[in-house]
Amino acid sequence: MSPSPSPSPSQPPAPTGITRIDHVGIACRDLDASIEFYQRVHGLTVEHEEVNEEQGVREVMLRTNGTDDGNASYLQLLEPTHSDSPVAKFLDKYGEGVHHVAFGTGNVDTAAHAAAGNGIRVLGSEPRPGTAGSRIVFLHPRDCGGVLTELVQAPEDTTGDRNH
Ligand code: V0V
Ligand code: CO
Repeated sequence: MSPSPSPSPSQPPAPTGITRIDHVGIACRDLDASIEFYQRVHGLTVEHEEVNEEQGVREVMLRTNGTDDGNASYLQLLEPTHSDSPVAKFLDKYGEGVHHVAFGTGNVDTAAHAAAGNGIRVLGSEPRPGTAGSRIVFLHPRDCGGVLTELVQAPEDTTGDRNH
């Protein structure tokens, strides 16, 4: 039998191997008002908009820059679609503001596995559909220094442009 590929107890668990900040998710009560704010104050425009019923959000992506790995970084504005969604609960508890930070990775399965190997609770049993055909997982904020952390694998055919 070949030796087990898992690290021996003396080896530290592998890191997730994130490559960029994919997006910062911002919870808001009025998506259109938030879009208007980022447009007027920062000159950002909407590249992509969708409703993700599973996550209970209507959301837009505002591109801020390209990154070294050929993808891009975004602000994600999130408005809840129903009153018991994660973003609605967040708004009730904390009000509007930064909801999560999403890191890009070339392989979300490997990255999630590595996070679990580091003792982090991975929310959900497998990656879920994210914005614009991405695959996402969330890591529990209590295991990440109070930051709800998302891992994102961009769609395979992406060139950093989500305007399709
Ligand atoms: C909750 N907590 C947070 C937090 N939400 N801490 C930092 N940032 C947040 N956003 C803290 C909360 O204060 C508690 O702290 C603890 O975590 C457990 O919270 P809870 O109120 O007991 O539990 P819930 O029911 O609010 O659930 C929290 C979690 C939930 C994080 C488990 O929101 C979740 O599953 N989120 C993942 C899905 C999601 O957020 N989807 C929307 C974005 P103490 O009291 O223990 O100290 S969708 C998206 O980004 C998409 C589609 C995309 O990018 O493509
Ligand atoms: Co997100």
